[in-house]
Amino acid sequence: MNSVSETIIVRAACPHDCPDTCALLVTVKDGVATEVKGDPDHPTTAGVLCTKVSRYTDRTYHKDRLLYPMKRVGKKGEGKFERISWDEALDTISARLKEVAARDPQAILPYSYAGTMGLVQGESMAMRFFNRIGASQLDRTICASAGAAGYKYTLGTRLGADTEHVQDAKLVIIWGGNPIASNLHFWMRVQEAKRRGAKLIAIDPYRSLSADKCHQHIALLPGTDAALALGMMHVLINENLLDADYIAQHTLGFDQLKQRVQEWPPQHTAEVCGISADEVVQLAREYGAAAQRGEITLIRANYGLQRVRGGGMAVRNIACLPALVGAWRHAGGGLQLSTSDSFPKNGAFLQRPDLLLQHNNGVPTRTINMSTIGDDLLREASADFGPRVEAMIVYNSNPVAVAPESGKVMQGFAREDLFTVVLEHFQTDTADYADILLPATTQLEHIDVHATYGHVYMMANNAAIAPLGEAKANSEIFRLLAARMGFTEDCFSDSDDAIAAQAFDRRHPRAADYDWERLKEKGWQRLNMPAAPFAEGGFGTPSGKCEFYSARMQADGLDPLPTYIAPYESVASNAELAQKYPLAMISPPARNFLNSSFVNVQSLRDTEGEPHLDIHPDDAAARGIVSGAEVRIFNDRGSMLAKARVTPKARIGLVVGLSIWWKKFSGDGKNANEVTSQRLTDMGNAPTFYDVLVQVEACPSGV
Ligand SMILES: Nc1nc2c(c(=O)[nH]1)N[C@H]1C(S)=C(S)[C@@H](COP(=O)(O)OP(=O)(O)OC[C@H]3O[C@@H](n4cnc5c(=O)[nH]c(N)nc54)[C@H](O)[C@@H]3O)O[C@H]1N2
Ligand SMILES: Nc1nc2c(c(=O)[nH]1)N[C@H]1C(S)=C(S)[C@@H](COP(=O)(O)OP(=O)(O)OC[C@H]3O[C@@H](n4cnc5c(=O)[nH]c(N)nc54)[C@H](O)[C@@H]3O)O[C@H]1N2
Ligand SMILES: [Mo]
Repeated sequence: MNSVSETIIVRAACPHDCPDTCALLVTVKDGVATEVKGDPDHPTTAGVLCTKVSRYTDRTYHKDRLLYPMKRVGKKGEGKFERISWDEALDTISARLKEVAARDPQAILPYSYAGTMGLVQGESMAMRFFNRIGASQLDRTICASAGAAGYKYTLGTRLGADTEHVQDAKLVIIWGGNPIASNLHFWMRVQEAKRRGAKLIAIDPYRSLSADKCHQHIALLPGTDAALALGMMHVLINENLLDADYIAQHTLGFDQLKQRVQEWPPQHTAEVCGISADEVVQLAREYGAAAQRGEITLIRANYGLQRVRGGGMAVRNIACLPALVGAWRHAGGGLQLSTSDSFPKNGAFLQRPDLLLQHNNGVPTRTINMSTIGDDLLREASADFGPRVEAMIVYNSNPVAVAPESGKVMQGFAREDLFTVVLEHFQTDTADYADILLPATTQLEHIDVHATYGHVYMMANNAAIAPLGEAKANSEIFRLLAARMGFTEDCFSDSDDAIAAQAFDRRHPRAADYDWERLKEKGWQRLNMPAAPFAEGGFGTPSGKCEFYSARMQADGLDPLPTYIAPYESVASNAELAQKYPLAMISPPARNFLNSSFVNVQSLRDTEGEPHLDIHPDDAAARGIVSGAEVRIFNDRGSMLAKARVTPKARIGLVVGLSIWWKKFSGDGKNANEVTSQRLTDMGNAPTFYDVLVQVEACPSGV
């Protein structure tokens, strides 16, 4: 026996849904992970982690970790469970799935998102499994699909400015993002740019942590970003602050755009956006003039501006700006929304979509939008919809907390005739509704390989420790279920290493030298990517140009030119509703949570305190609300309670409830999604979390 204690450092990757995907160094002493640090050598991580992930061991060794399979013994939603064996769990699930599949496999629905972004534990073995069954497909729209659609119509692919050059920019516009909370390693480089003399401008209805640290903050009304971009283009074009050469060579439809933007003079733009005409003009002039001086200008467009009815169009309009001024010519210049299309993932191998097409003579099964799960769980069978959803397998997601219009989502999950399986680390709000609850491993306990959406490195995650209790990796759970279902295809016996080894397509020049064994040793490897992806044009659109005019949009029934689509719910667009519910409500991420992950880590929850509502002093005074008072936020869909914080950080007419709380950790068992709606965006079928009108009232004491 070796009595000498052993300490090793294991290379890992942060699995969370965040653009930064950090390279981690995990210290393991005698089989126990004791510390997680950022890799100082990885260029974007630069040795720094956010507070949440620097406490990753608190989460992994949390006293509430699920360690054994369990079955429900109480009512749905009550959260009472009893330990069972893996055999019993897998037998119960496979028997039920076989029974449902024999009637119609489309009555089975997987529900998953980005609890882990790993290509192995995310959507590989699980997708193979559901494709082989012929289950309903899930349209994974809950986060990014509106902006992705707008971006792709305009620029073709989601490539963008390289994070590693951001410090060289002279003007950085942070548009609908709060990078201090949600994109820390980008913010670190923005700080360096600031030290080197860059000007920072935030465009955000709320004075977020990041907006507060910028030189200028333009607090427009939510959902009006598309109008602001049109107003900027009006000034850029009419004042000729343009890169004529770039426009001539690399864009399509300039003349039509020029005509269109005449509808958006600064005064009109300012009225729609709820800001001053001067703010519109100055913003455009600074942007255009900096580019004319040959300086690097960068727009970091983020998710905040996409979660409204016109979210796709907003991103499209913003995506036109860099081409007008030639910002793409420079490394670090142009626009960054997401870098996700940089990665040549081997989708056909990872997910085996061919298995799905074996059903119905090659016709794909029906698709259910994850953002309307509330309504869809409550729908009866019909010719239009197909079969009622009878079985749901949830992994990497917490829909009862994160999906819009929670009241409906909970009603759906509470259906007695719905069979629900949840794979989780913890007993989340969703897990409370499970019939069978399965313990999943965390990132420290399994292998994975990662693509990212904020930089261009392929990332390896080695297992640092053995699985806790009887926890199993998602991949292993679906492997075991596949065997129980009698699936004999070879792909169901691929090991995690075998999957990771082929996760990227080596036939693609960007990943030509991808080697899993080497990546595991090194931890990270940059794709073969130029730093300025569109310096010479080469857009992924049908014309190969930045399409100011998009024939594809016209074919899809959309305006082919940039336009403005007003929110569903705003004072200007819905006066009748605004009579009852006059305040716009947004619920962007809290710094110490990651969507609903980490809400159950005590130290992080203590930092956030309790559910708050930021409200402007004038709106508060009109309602007799003082800081610290308990308030009720409500509309026709539902209500929630929160502690008021009276602050001008929320512009007049706006209230802000940082999210996403677990319902069971808030006073009234509710969170912001009680009041959000299931209406979808103009493109991409995404949710409209920030397109919400509410009323707020002070609670009588004692409520
Ligand atoms: N700490 C932390 N980091 C995270 C997350 C988290 O929950 N916590 N979540 C991760 C995920 S999944 C995502 S998608 C990203 C999201 O992070 P971001 O891309 O930063 O997007 P949001 O947090 O949705 O909103 C950011 C800002 O947009 C503003 N905003 C709201 N509505 C509008 C609007 O109509 N127009 C404009 N211009 N601004 C608006 C909000 O006030 C907020 O300050 O962050 C990731 N990183
Ligand atoms: N009101 C409001 N609602 C929102 C948003 C908002 O800004 N406001 N943001 C939206 C956005 S941008 C997003 S992306 C969604 C996010 O929604 P989700 O993707 O559902 O994100 P989380 O809430 O973090 O839930 C992920 C769950 O996966 C689990 N998990 C992590 N790793 C593993 C694993 O390896 N195996 C298994 N089985 N489970 C694992 C975690 O424990 C966690 O409970 O929420 C959306 N909802
Ligand atoms: Mo997201």
